[in-house]
Amino acid sequence: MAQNAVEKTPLTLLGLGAMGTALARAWLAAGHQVTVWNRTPGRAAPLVAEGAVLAESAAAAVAANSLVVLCLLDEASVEEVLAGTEPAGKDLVNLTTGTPAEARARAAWASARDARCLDGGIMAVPPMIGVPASGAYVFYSGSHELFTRHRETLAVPAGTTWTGTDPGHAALHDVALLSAMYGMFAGTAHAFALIRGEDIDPVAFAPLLADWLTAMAPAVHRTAERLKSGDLTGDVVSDLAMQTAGVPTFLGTAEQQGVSPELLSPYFALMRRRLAEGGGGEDLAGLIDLLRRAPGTAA
Ligand code: FVH
Repeated sequence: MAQNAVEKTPLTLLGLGAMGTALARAWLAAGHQVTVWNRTPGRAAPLVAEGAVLAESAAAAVAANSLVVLCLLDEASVEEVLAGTEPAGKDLVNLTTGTPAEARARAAWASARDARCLDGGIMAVPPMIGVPASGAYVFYSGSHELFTRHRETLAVPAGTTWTGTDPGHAALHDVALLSAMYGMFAGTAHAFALIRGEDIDPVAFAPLLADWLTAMAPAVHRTAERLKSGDLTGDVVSDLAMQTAGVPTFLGTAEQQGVSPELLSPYFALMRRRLAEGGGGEDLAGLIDLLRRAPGTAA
């Protein structure tokens, strides 16, 4: 090693799917020694050719290093993989997508076994990993000591965003952002369905749609300010009464184009409900609390 060179933290990575492979590659490229394990060992071959060490079992992989990263399909696979391992004294970083409750339970599980645990929610797709300009980052929550100790290593594949010591908060941020993304995908699907069958080039239509969504995105800041202040009616630009009056136009257009309104109808139902409650002078922030139920009762 060159004089003054800082030794990179060696780590273990459990799970070599599309995301796990991208993570392993980024750490290898940055000079980390990476021990890998995957249920289907053949998936490790390209990484071994790039310098990774393949462990013969999950238990051997966990034993190999203090820092153990998991990137598996879901919590059930994490449960299965960790079952035969010895986590005592380990720093576990779980980048598997899961619910806040699963993250909290996993943190309690680790703590009961003398291990530390950090939960992570990846805000990226595999090609963005290890590409600093891509905007990829990971939400982290749980042990702040662990986060601080390994921050430099964790920052190699993607940026790091701390969300607090409640182990469930990384998952909650992750799922909240992804839920908004699915809302956008749903609206996009409806828009393309409307123009399909007409002499409109979807490729020419796409930039119009993307630019419109971009122009509307700052509305999230106004919504947040209203939720914080409780003021739902001050400086409203497009009030609920006006927007609800437009609902028949949206439903009529869908019908004329032979498109099911099933993606939009639930939102229109909320708008009509809030209007009936007297919220006509508000903007759409007034719909948010209509969605809230006692935890655990949502379908
Ligand atoms: N890929 C993406 O776009 C998203 C981006 C945001 C974050 N997600 C989450 O990352 C986790 C891993 O996702 P992935 O893309 O690597 O997923 P797959 O390519 O499907 O690989 C799944 C790995 O999990 C292993 N696995 C599944 N079940 C088990 C099990 N019962 N026991 C042991 N391992 C299991 C699987 O092994 P194998 O099929 O190769 O043997 C893969 O290594 C995920 O939470 C995303 O939500 C990705």
